[in-house]
Amino acid sequence: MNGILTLDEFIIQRQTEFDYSTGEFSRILRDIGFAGKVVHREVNKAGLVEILGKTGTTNVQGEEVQKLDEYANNRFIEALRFGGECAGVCSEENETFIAFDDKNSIDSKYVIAMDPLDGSSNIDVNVSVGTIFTIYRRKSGFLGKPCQLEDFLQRGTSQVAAGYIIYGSSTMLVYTAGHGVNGFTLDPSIGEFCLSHPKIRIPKKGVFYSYNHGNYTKFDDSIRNYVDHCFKETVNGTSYGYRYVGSMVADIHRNLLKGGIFMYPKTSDAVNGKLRLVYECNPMAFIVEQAGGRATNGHQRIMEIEPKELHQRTPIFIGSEDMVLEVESFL
Ligand code: P6P
Repeated sequence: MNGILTLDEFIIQRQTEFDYSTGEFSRILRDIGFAGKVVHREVNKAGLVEILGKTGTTNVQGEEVQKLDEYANNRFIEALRFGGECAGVCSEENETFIAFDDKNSIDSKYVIAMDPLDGSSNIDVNVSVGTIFTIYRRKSGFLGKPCQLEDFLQRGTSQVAAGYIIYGSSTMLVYTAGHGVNGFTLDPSIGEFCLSHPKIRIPKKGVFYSYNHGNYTKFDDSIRNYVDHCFKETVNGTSYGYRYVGSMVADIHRNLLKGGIFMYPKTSDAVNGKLRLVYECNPMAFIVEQAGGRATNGHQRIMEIEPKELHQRTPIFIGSEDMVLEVESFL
């Protein structure tokens, strides 16, 4: 086809990169891509159908569940369950993991952790939102046994693949399988994700610094000193630029392409930060590190933190290597 490489074709071409690849992994990415197209369709017409607003329920995080949160969660879980290529899913929207114990899925060797629609409080005001996902190989024994909690509580260094879908001015799927980062833009006219950003590399240094300034008074002095430094200083003669979308996927995607740092430090009322280790910070850390960047909690690589609970939170400093090293020097 005239130079267009679709996600499916790309995955098949790269399938040889995986040891003992039997196609299961490729089919999981296909299932995720399919669900992403379905969610794209609803996100892009959310204002026209009765799918905006809140469900009136709260999730395990104590956050109000948006109707589109629930919709996205159901689509991804359905696609993965019926795809029959993974043994279970952990989602931000569900208190515990979901084991797929049907005969097609129960012996699958992969599990998925995901935030089906991150930043969903922005939906009603038409700001970019995203899906974040990560794929692990099961640790628990197979042979007719459902996946276990331990399959989801693996360190980020054990991730097989990770990616996000950003529903913005265009819908893009960006993922890594440990061999670099590639971005695919959805062409709605053919319903395919097409390779648009091959071999993404994050600039070693950028000017964008991204955090919620509303937390300024709740930060430790060291973070305030860093923020004050960015406000006053320049990078090679260019002033730092403050940017904050309030949607992790959008803030990190911008920095991935242009350079910059995103941080959600601990605060006086969120001593472990806000963002979740398993299905937000680890996948984004894998992607950013694979693109040449850095991701830590200020003292330790995000991907080396030992998860203890599915929904545990961690402070995160992620983006251009030199900028993360710079903020670490203030801590
Ligand atoms: P705050 C969205 O709710 C989210 O989980 C991330 O996407 C985003 O980076 C962060 O929370 C925003 O949090 O406290 O700045 O509104």
